[in-house]
Amino acid sequence: MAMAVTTLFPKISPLVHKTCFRNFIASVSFATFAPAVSADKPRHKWRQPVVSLVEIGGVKIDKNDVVRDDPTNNVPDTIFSKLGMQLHRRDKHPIGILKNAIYSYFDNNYQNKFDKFDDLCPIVSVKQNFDDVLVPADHVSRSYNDTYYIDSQTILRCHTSAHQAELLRKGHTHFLVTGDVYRRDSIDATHYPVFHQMEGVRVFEPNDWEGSGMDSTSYAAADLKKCLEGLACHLFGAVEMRWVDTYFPFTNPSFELEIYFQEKWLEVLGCGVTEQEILKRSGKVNNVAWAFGLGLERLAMVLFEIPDIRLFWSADERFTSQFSSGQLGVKFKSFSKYPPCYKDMSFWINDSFTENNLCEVVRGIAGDLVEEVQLIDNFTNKKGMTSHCYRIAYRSMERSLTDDEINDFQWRVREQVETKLKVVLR
Ligand code: FA5
Ligand code: MG
Repeated sequence: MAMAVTTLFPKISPLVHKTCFRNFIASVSFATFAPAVSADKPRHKWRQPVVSLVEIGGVKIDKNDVVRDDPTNNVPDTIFSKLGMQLHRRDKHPIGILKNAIYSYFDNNYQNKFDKFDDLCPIVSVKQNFDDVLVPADHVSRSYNDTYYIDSQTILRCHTSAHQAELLRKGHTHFLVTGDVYRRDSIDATHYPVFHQMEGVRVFEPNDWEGSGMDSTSYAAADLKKCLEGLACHLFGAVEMRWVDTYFPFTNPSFELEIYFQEKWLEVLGCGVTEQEILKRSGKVNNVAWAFGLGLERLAMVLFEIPDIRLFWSADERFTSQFSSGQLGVKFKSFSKYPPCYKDMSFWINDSFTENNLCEVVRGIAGDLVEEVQLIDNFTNKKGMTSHCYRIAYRSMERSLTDDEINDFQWRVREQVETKLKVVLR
């Protein structure tokens, strides 16, 4: 049973080669700023109301077209409610502030050469999201367990790489694509089913690498690492980080960058040298390119010291008022730490049971009040029946939860895992 799945494209090599690079020269000063006072009245509502029509990039999207009672559809209301929120387009939100800071880095270092897109519709075809970037037909990321399907051919993009091929075909050679992406995933402080990525692509011409003494692939890989190390330096100054070799279907070689945060290595981005086939299909046969996909929440967590990914969705003024447009040096101050409440639940699983399905049930009931779902015990008896015990942590970041509220959540979770997941509670 896979525990927390941290990546869409898992590593295939058991021999993960790790290189460290440390001790960046401090280039950003972390001045502290007084929280800005917002004109809004304090708001303490937790969930966003589900509106039934949203507009993205000039396209109107009706809830009934996205959430349907149909076996080819697995999009819940909670996910639809995030469509069109576009945190990355809010200049006072940590995700928007980060996006703008990354834009500045590229504008300054590449003379405004990178074209920027941040309003491309997150509803894409299976072809755009998977086929166009060479994701194999049997790859796990295509499954209903990992991806939100609107129908068998249409999904909520699970990465911004979904737009790579189309933009290359349109002739763009330097571009950044920022957007919300959607994944059925585990629940903890660094995973959320909706998050934001920024894709970057740079295409080189033969005269870029000729004369460097390097082959085109090595040249692109070296340029990519230099670009991203420079970005990390621009954003963080001194922070401990390391490169990890990995696998993506669309790049070779491929790398991930990890940053040391809250006493763990946190994966913040994936990148690599673009597969030649992708370039060839867009009519580029004499070129080489690099691409990256940044996890914006993960970078913002490090940058602003935001301890839990759910906070990005908070409308609580005590969160929102701490950030202002253009201010990178702010460190988030927890308003207060409310106590978590743990509930354990054991059941006999069946063949179709998955942890992502369980997480969806729990989130459907408790929303952002669920902090973590963790497998704490797992055994198979002599009859071959497998039992799982999960510990669910409920905690609000805005208030104390009452016993009645939590008991009600847990009761409904128990009921729904039986009816929806068809497991047998113990
Ligand atoms: C990708 O999505 C690739 N498309 C990235 C890429 C682009 C590689 C171009 C090569 C070339 P991955 O699944 O690892 O890769 O996700 C990229 C980043 O998104 C991760 O490093 C992490 O920072 C972030 N991320 C992944 N899952 C979640 C999640 N559930 N919640 C928050 N952030 C996440
Ligand atoms: Mg990854």
